[in-house]
Amino acid sequence: MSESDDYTPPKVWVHDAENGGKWAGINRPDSGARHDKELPKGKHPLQLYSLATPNGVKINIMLEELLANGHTGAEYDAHLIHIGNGDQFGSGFVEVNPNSKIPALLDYTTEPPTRVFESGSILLYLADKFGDFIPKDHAGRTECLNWLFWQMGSAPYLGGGFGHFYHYAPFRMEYGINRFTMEVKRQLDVLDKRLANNTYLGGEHYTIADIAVWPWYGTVVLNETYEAAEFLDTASYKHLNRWTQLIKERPAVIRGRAVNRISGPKELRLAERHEASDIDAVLAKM
Ligand SMILES: N[C@@H](CCC(=O)N[C@@H](CS)C(=O)NCC(=O)O)C(=O)O
Repeated sequence: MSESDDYTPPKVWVHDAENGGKWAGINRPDSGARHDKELPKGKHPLQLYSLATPNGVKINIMLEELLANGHTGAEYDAHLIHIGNGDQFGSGFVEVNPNSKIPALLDYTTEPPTRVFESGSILLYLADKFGDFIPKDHAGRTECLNWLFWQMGSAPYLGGGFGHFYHYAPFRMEYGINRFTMEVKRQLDVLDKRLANNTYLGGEHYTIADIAVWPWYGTVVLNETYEAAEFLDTASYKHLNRWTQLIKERPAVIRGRAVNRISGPKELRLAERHEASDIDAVLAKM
């Protein structure tokens, strides 16, 4: 692998399994199952297969918000998919998400069960199913979905672009870091300007738009993702900071963030959630 600027692409690209990046061990240029493994199934109507990454926790937060609002049908089992160990390539998981990425959901209240993948699709599915965290009027719903889809299109520049070159790449490449830092700062400014005149992204109500965006951009502001808050000067985005703190303190956000966690202090890890009391036990130690 070349670390300098004298790389000439070959005529046909060949996979370099030894490229040394953090995810080199699991990334391959093909899709589909790599081993046979059935997914576990718990007793609740909703079965979630996930990990507490920014994409994963969106769904844990949404389910906890629904439960907090009295939607008992949102009871769920959250099973751990350890992406570092390649669980996302098990045959059962691939049947639920052919894209092999967490989060993925199975809804057993339908016959046959409904599979839902892509975190934005899961948030929208749950919001529609329970009629909550999405405005009912068409204009309000549209603005909420504008920001939900904004997140789906923007976060790959933050994660796959900035996060990769700044945090995960085997060497620090100025071109890649500059390219994606510029874009991420532009995105932070978009959010800051929107939040200058609106309490939440969709307007005056907390919705799935906030639930989708916060785990990425909020945790960057909190310096919890990529340890880049100083580098990105996130403190200068005043309104984004206000919104970040507001959402961080929601009880359902605190609960949801505890689920499918396998990093951080040992006593605060909760690899799987099958009962509300599983989370209570972890939060009692905080
Ligand atoms: N657009 C997808 C992205 C999901 C995604 O990238 N998930 C990552 C973890 S945050 C993953 O499962 N990576 C495993 C892999 O790439 O093999 C979504 O929002 O659901």
